[in-house]
Amino acid sequence: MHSLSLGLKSYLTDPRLLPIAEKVERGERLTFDDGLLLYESPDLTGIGAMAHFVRLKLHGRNTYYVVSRRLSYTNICVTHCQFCAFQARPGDPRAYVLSADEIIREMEKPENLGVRELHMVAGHYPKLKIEYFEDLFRRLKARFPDLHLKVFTMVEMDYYARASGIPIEEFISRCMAAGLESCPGGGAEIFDEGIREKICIGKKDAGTWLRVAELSHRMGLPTNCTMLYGHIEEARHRVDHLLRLRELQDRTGGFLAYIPLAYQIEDNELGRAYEIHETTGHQDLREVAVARLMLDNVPHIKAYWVMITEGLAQVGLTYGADDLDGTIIEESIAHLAGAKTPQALTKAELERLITEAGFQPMERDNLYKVYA
Ligand code: V47
Repeated sequence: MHSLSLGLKSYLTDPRLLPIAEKVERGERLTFDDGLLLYESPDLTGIGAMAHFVRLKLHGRNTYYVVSRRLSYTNICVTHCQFCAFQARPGDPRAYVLSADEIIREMEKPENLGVRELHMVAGHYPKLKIEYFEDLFRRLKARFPDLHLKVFTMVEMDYYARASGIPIEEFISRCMAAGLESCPGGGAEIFDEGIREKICIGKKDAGTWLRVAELSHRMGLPTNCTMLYGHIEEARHRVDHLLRLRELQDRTGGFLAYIPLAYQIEDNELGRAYEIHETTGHQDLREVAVARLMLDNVPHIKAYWVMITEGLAQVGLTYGADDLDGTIIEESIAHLAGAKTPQALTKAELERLITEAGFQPMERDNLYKVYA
């Protein structure tokens, strides 16, 4: 570690990054302006070297993944997010709602054997109430006691508490009592209100996302966090977003992992309304690296292969990421919006990506308990 720390500055080709490299070596917190420079500088390999330095300090060569299953209990959504290709309006022929029986039958299929984490996010459908979720979680835990339930974005919890006519605290505690163990990080999009107005009119404001996350953490429910990048936002909005997450994490310590989400442009209004190009490899790696450097208090950074491809996610492991997420098995949100990646990776494929890049695969659950 010492020799690497002596050599860190020698990786830089942009001299403006030198003060940041010194802070990184000393373990000092980076500022808003540092964040802007990390987005502005063309020296991606220098930024990656700094992020890799932090990653090695935190996790050595350990690289995490989970055998997971994605499922959306409904695609019906009355909220309007312009970037979303997944939502169906009530009455749409594509609209569906899964019953608890259907979800359990799905999880009994042979391809879901060995799944440790069930990750469920879905639309905002006013007919679903707290009783639906309590029943679903109880029955899933009774049938699969070792399956970890990772369900709801912060905005979904807020929505379904209101749809059920109960305070959010009661919604969270009843779901936890029924088996909810953690929450995914989606729904955060970009916190800046001006950008939010253009990409998700009518969705709850940033304050709601952050308030529900804070409450969840204080009630003992850990969550992940995300940022949707590569659409109409600018660097200053991304830095602002990361700093709002960092500030909340200072107060609660409840974020397990951060996942940069690369905007997928197909079949959604946002992609049609603006001239937006797919994110590039350069942009995707920079998001991973900047996150590792700015979010000094969030333990894990994921390189999400579904949205940035398996190959780039693998390279992301040397740009600050320590987690490849999971096997997934049937993803819809990114694929309906144009993601060209496979629907699933096997455990063996994930392990090969990790070992080939010189890292140690660690199979984990959603709370980062490692399986031997
Ligand atoms: O909530 C929607 C975003 C999220 C698009 O916590 C889009 O471990 C890109 O949250 N292009 C769902 N993104 C994905 C998500 C996630 C993924 C991986 C791991 C974890 C975790 C969470 O995707 C949504 C929304 O924020 N999204 N549409 C789109 N066109």
